[in-house]
Amino acid sequence: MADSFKPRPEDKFTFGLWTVGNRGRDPFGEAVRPTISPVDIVALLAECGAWGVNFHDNDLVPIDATASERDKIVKDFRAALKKHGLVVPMATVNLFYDPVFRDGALTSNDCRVRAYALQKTMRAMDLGAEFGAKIFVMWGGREGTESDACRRPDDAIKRLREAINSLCEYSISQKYGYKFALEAKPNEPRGAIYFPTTGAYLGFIPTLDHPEMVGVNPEVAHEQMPGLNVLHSVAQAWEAGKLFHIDLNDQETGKYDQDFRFGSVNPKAAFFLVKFLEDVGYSGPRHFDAHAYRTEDYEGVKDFARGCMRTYLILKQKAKEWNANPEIKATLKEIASCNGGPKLPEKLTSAKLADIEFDRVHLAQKKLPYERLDQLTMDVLFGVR
Ligand code: GLT
Ligand code: MN
Ligand code: MN
Repeated sequence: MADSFKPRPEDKFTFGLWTVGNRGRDPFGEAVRPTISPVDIVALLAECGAWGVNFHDNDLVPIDATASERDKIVKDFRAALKKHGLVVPMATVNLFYDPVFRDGALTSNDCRVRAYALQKTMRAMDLGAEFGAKIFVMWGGREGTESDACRRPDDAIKRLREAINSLCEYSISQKYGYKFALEAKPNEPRGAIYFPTTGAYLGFIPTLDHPEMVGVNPEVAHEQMPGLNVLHSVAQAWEAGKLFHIDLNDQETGKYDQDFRFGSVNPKAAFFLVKFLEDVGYSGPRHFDAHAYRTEDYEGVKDFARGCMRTYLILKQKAKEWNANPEIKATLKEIASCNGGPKLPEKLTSAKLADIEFDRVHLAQKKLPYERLDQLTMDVLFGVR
């Protein structure tokens, strides 16, 4: 029997070089896995069934590489992509690793650091464009503070606005056709990061010179770290036409940045997220921004990558079952009904509304069988229905 949970190109599953290439280093311990080259990562991802691969500038080209080293790396990577049939839908820039960015990059107090960060981002855009990337993710990991004595936060906001405006101009002038996807995170590596939530970025985007070029890249774990409901953030982005990309992984609330395999901690939340993406017809990449447990070797990294995609596809199948389940359908119909009570006019103007008499006590008696609905959901997820 064919495996219906086998990833296919149309599933648009992608991984960053930094995800499967993660060597398991943490604040308390050294790397546990050897370095794996970008070319070998492409082979590994192809073996696991991924559609695409994304990178930060320095995941591919080391920060101190010479022009000829860069050319060779680009050539070898291009050949690997061709050989294995992988695409590069998204690129990004590393503005957090090097000590020069220890107090921020595009929001730094030092105008030279800000200019360098801008130049580095433009070069990262050049690199991504060479591989056909059309989405450019921006995660401001160091754009924040431990002490707010260091700058006024509204200055940081103004600096970021100016930077994104010039990056949009750069994309237009180079005809790159990029869409920028801003990625929020509340903290880590900084004590507090500016724009801590997807909603914060959604409020910022309309203040830009080219708001149509800029959207968001919500990450499951980044919304779950402070205990937010990631589906609600994703839905707000979608409804605003701003869901340009998505980072799928998992995370326990209140803990360090875990970047666990998709669906491994909160399968029910993952289910409703997958159901939403499939129901609304989100057509962008499904990017897994996670990494394998530190206990794994590279065979285990493959298990991790396969697990992310398999869980997505299982949840997609469960979403179909949920949508088709007659009891669930009937319950949804029941909770959406407006039977009894005053007959409302087609168009509810304020003049008409003023004259309607509502029976508040009757309205409050309507059955809301959410216990049953949630248990039906659990039954579908557990595979007993
Ligand atoms: C980093 C971070 C991620 C971002 C990546 C893009 S890098 O691993 O934890 O959430 O998406 O810069
Ligand atoms: Mn993360
Ligand atoms: Mn991410």
